[in-house]
Amino acid sequence: PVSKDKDALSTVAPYACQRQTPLIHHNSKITDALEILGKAASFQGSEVRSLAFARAASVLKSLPCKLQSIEEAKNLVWCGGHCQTVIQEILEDGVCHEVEVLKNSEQYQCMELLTSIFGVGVRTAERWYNDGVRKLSDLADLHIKLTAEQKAGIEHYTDLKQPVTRDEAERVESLITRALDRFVPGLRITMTGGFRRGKQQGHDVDFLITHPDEEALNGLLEKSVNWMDSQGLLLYHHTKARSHVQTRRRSTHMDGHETCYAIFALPNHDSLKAESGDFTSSGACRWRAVRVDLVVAPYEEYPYALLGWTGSKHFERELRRFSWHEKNLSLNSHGLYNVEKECSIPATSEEEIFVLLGLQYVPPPYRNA
Ligand code: DGT
Ligand code: MG
Repeated sequence: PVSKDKDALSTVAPYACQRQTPLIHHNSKITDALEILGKAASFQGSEVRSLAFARAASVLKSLPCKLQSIEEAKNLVWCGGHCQTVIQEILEDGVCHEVEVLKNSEQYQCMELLTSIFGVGVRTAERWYNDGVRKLSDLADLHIKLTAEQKAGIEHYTDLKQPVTRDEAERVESLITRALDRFVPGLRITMTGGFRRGKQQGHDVDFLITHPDEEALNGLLEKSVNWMDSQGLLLYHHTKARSHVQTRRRSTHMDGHETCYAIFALPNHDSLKAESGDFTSSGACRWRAVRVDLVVAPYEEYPYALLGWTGSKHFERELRRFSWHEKNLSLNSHGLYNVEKECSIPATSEEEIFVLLGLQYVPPPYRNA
């Protein structure tokens, strides 16, 4: 098996969508370190460096065995000099000095804290940091102007910081299924994101909603969200209307599905059992705040939306990069577009999309790139 493993190291496919990446892998100590370096690079505004670390980490996640020596790492695709230094230090000393220094730096810790607030991206966090914000209470003390989303994120910070368990995700699923069913029966509601990839916990719960009759989807999100709000199930919600996406352009990030970004007041087990129906009284531990994304996709776009919202983020990025550079096709959550022939290519399943791209099918549990 040793020589087989060695072979595997030198033949790792260059795109993450050409590989199987399980959730639990053999090199997490190294990938954790590389991901911290990637995060720090993105905090410093260097997306290129951030992406380089993400690529290297993703390669290591796909390996069938634990790296034993730096020699093995030298054969790996995307593992340049900087990554090799990190790998060598971890293999020899168990830690990487650069990563330890970063983790303990005030700026890194502060950016990590601020970007973990719902509605706060790297740019905002950096601005606040430069304005002198070091802890959450500084935001009020320094009279920092907040959006409604950020206010909700700070108000429920402690709850939202606590990972959502699979059990909680399933309880959210039954709540929204009940709510949506009131308005349109026969919807297809799929839990996407990390939970579809087999994660046991997540930072939010993502759902994709569709129906064979496109008319049935009109106004559905608004009606059901308003109803859930009236039942005291929502602490915050903001709906982004459907926007027209130009599939012919290489639009990698801008997807235009109607989406509701919400914070749910998820009733705890006991209050569900009590069936009081009144979740509005926030008595001690009657509910806890959970971030939920609801995405509505027209039926013909559903396979593309499912593929696009299952992740991981790096897997998605790589799928799009592969499509564009290797197949001259533009892929997003709405469809696949043949740029030369100026036409979109329909698909009825995720499996079919992989076939169209000339890729071997990667099931969701192996998309943890
Ligand atoms: P986590 O942190 O446990 O929730 O992990 P994930 O993998 O569920 O990450 P999340 O919830 O941020 O996003 C789920 C997937 O959906 C992600 O892999 C890529 C995709 N996604 C996230 N935001 C957008 C978006 O604005 N547009 C599109 N098309 N996809 C998105
Ligand atoms: Mg998620």
